Amino acid sequence: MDLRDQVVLVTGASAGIGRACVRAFAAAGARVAFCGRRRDRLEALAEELAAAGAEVHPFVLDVRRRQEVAAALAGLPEPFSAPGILVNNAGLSRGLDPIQDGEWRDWEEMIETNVKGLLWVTRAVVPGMVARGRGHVINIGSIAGREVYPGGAVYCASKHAVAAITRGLRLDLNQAGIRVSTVDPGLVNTEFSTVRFRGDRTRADATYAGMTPLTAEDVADAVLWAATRPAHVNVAEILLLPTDQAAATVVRRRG
Ligand code: NDP
Ligand code: 8X3
Repeated sequence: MDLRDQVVLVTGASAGIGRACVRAFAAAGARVAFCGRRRDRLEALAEELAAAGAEVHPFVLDVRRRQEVAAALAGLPEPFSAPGILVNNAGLSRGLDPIQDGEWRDWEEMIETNVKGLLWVTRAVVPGMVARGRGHVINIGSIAGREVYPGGAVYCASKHAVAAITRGLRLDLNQAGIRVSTVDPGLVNTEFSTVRFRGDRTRADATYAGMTPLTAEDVADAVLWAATRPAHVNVAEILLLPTDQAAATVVRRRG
């Protein structure tokens, strides 16, 4: 499928996988609207892409704010007002505590962002796809939506919820001809672990010690591939792991 004349909306685009997806879609000729909370990051990305000739629209949005999500997405300016591809990427983890020591604020933030935020955005964008009779929702899930690891119960629960929403959406949109995919990465070296450990870089770096993780660009590659299959092909699920990772807790480390 040719991406020229396509409008893509990417959430969580100020860093990591979302930013790499924006760059990949823009390089492929799509018009890309993208959001996140850090305005300076979004504007820097927009400047970079506009200088390369891409048509982009950055905007500040916290996906947890249901009414602001609805208003922002209803008010997308031309020529970005009718996204044909939605990449639901915004998400985070907080902490790695066992449930008995868990912080309710961490749990709330993960569920508000990863589950409810994804739902608010999806609810705002998908009716337009249905009305136009075409579209593609690509959710960024995780190996954590397929497995559970110690200290990760709530993050994993949020990603299991994303997996269920993806499958449910595919059922609900079947008669509308809308494609629904999930791209589920294993370990990707982004700001994810720095956010999880609230800026503790030593702990964050230890996540990837002695192994070669995926890059954000590896994941964007998979997202772009799913988006560019012929219209009759729906890539339902991609599980993308580093060669050094066989399961959530089985990682080959050297040195
Ligand atoms: P990063 O921390 O590098 O990027 C996360 C992005 O999400 C940022 O742009 C952040 O922007 C945005 N974001 C967070 N909260 C909100 C919010 N409330 N509203 C809008 N945007 C928000 O992490 P990754 O790129 O790694 O993570 C992207 C997705 O990939 C997440 O869904 C994550 O769960 C998933 N994932 C990550 C893996 C990994 O190992 N890194 C593996 C599997 C899945 P800002 O702070 O400016 O709002
Ligand atoms: C992020 C990957 O393994 O830290 O979804 O849960 S993991």
